[in-house]
Amino acid sequence: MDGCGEKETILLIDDDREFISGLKENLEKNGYVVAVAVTAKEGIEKFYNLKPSFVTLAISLSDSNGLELLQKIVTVAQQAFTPIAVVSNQDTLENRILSYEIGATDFISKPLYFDLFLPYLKNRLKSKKYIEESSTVDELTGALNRKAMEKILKSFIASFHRYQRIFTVAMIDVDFFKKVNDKYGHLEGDRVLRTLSKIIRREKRESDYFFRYGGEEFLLLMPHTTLEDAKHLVDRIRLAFQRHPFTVGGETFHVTFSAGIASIRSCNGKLDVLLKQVDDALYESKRKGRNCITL
Ligand code: GH3
Ligand code: MG
Ligand code: MG
Ligand code: MG
Repeated sequence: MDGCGEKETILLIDDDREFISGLKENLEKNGYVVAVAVTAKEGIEKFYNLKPSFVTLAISLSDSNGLELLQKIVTVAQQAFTPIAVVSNQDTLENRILSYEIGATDFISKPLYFDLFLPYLKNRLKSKKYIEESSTVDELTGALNRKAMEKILKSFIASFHRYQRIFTVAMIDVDFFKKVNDKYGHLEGDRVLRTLSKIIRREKRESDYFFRYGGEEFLLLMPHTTLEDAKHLVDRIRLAFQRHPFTVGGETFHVTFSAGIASIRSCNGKLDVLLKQVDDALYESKRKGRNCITL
């Protein structure tokens, strides 16, 4: 998963309750966290909320066809390198072809033999982990990921100490993002994050680095930039984002962010102090009422 000793979540989407309860029990005995969904609606919700590491999907679900569900989650699953195995008792050549064409990783015919399934699952999870570990880009937003951020920040700290090269960082956090998810759904929430990322990439200078710090938090690293210049840039991003109309089912809404800015100069070249300062500044923006920037 993320190497922090966290357990991996396996999502089972199937309306055969007997099948999923048996599989769930076996997986839990082997240390996995298991979520189950018996309808497509529930399956989509759990997929976006839980971000599972592996998904099994039946073709016939009580409220829809599993392959239609597959179509709805496949892009996000592929971006996150999450394997989706269709597990079905309708093992026809046609269903296999269709499943693979839509983007299933595997097609497993029922009955599912757990002794066979377990080593297969482990291999799939291992591959996912290797790909994640070698990646420096956040799949959803295209921003550099946190691992890349740590490396690049360290090299900037080093060059500050050696050559007094200054830089400024901005921490950007979407306002009331939980409400966006709650009201419009996670898919729309994801779209908001992608749009913000696009705006930041468009407005930032070529030499600036842009990272996804965490869920709805981004960090912008601006080399050779004073606090005032950084504020101008982040304010331009803030206005462009605030103006962007999001539309869901005929309804339009707007989203804002708050930001904090801090310069390496005022931190004696200490990374932890810099991150603390920028976080405190962000907190101050939230406290002042959001949609603003604090230096
Ligand atoms: P505040 O203005 O104080 O920042 O409020 P907030 O609701 O933005 O802050 P909070 O930290 O309470 O909620 C952040 C939410 O972001 C919770 C989490 O479910 C959601 N989130 C994190 N990562 C993702 C993601 O990749 N996609 C979507 N759609 N939501 C995400
Ligand atoms: Mg946050
Ligand atoms: Mg928060
Ligand atoms: Mg937030």
